[in-house]
Amino acid sequence: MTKPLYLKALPVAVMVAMGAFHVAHAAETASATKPAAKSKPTVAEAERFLNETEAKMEKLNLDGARAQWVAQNFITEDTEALATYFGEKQLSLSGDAALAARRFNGLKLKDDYARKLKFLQLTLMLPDPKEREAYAAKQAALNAAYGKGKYCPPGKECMPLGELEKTLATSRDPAKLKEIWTGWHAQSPAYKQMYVDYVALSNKGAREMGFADTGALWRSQYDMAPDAFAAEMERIWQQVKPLYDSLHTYTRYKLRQAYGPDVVPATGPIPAHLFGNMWSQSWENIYPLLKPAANAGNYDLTKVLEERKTDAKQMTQYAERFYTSLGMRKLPETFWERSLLTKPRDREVVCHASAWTMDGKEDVRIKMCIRPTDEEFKVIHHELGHIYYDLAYNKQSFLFQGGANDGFHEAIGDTVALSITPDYLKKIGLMEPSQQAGDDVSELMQRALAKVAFLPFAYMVDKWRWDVYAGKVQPADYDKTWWQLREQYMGMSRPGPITANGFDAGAKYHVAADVPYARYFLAHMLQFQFHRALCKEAGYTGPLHRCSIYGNEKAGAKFQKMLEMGASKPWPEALKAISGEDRIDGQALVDYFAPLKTWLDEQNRQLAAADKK
Ligand code: X8Z
Ligand code: ZN
Repeated sequence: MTKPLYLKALPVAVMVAMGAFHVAHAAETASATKPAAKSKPTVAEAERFLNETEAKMEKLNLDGARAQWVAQNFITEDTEALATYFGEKQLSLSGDAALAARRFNGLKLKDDYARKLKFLQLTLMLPDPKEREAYAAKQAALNAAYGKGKYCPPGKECMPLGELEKTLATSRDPAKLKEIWTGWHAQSPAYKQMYVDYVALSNKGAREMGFADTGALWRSQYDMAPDAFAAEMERIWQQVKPLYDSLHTYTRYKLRQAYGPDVVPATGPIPAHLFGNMWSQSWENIYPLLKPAANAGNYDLTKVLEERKTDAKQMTQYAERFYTSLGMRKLPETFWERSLLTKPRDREVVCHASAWTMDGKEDVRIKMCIRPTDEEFKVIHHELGHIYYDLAYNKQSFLFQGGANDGFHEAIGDTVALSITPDYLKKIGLMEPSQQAGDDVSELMQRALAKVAFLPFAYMVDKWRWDVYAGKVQPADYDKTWWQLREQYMGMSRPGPITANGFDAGAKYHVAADVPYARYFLAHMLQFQFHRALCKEAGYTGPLHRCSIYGNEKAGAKFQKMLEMGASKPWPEALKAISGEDRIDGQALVDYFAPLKTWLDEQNRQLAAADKK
């Protein structure tokens, strides 16, 4: 999202879908400009309105962020009520500012002001205070319900999501995997009705601002028309789809070998519980089943982190050191004092990782229940990417304190994590100098199981939501449509019957918390574009999957320059600043994985031929 509606103060993950966060005291702002409202608006008046509105938004934003922070760190009735209270206030103020801003549309403003005026209107507007409160209350309740979610097997102790994920990652017993998968997906129907009501309110607010529905509002955040954005997503998907297809085909063979033809069919969709991840969005946990037999190496970062009892703070410090090696600053002391890095034993928290900027200045934090695994090692680099972006643009004015678009925000830390190579791990002592790294194909395979496997999921989540928001999918068909898309794009099926009251989409954090998801799809293209550009800046000329920009201040400076721009310019300018390109494009990712694609296609050809015999 661009700045306006979702403004910061929110966990980046959540600075989202609501028109809330910002525009503090906009009501006053509106009334301050009232006397002039009858006369013809002037440029000077518009500038004053924008300056005043921005200042007021900044102030309320901090209160809202604090309420959100405690609500997600201590899930109770009281903190939920506080989040609702401030959510309503923020909605009210941002809605008023959006309406007041309209009066200046059509004036010839300086670029910065024109951009801010547009930002202010990319928001929801609910005129009825009861509806605002209902919207904010449902949002807080959905977040809390997801955060508290557990699977309680009959007669046994309940298991939170983190534990379920661990079993899905490590067990190879298909019955157990199915039980865990089904157990987690059985809890979201409890908040389905709340989600349905929330969608209706959200649409009402979007329509009030002139959008067809909330999906159209989301698609309007990218410096282009909403239809053009949808077309861009499809164009990019078509670029990367052949690579996904090759990986899917190979994975089917390997899963059939592991689980047998009764569990994994020869054709058609594959049951979704077998991919080592609750949403089958990343397959890196089944790498042991898929790794090429020859020269794969036997290095296991999870094992190293576990054996060394690397704690959450140390995990975070590894990531911080990467950023400082690029010439970036150290994290503020308060980051360490105020962040939540480990899952508390004695209270309920929303464990889904998020990064927060509270005051738009130095008060930055993350909230993450860090476990010592390879996967989480990457996630902590991802989270610090948000934090370093926040810190880099904290001198921008309030409405420009955001990503060039939300895909940029998601791509920063992932770009850094692409530099976690065997050579880098050796440099920082997480891999023995004598340890044999895998060959190119096995290195690329491991990466592809995270990055390529993710692509159709990242695309279909919002395809589903765009249709839900557009009213094309009714609640009784939520799961039917969800699984049509899961099958069409991901080649997967539900491990159990589809029902009219199911809510499998709601078993994913971003649906329950209403965080748009297209951002991650874009981020997966952008991070390969950034990586390629930064490796070039560092003077690296070898294969890109072996490139690490660790310690390269020249690349760091180029990165930092883009980060400092925040949301002040249309995103193509930010992209140009770092890469010289002005389109988000799948080709960088396709090129990166090209050797793997060749290898997969050859394997698939041989396996198909063997099948025929
Ligand atoms: O939600 C996240 C981050 C926080 S913005 C941990 N991610 C998506 C997910 O977990 O589904 C990162 C990649 C995709
Ligand atoms: Zn993120």
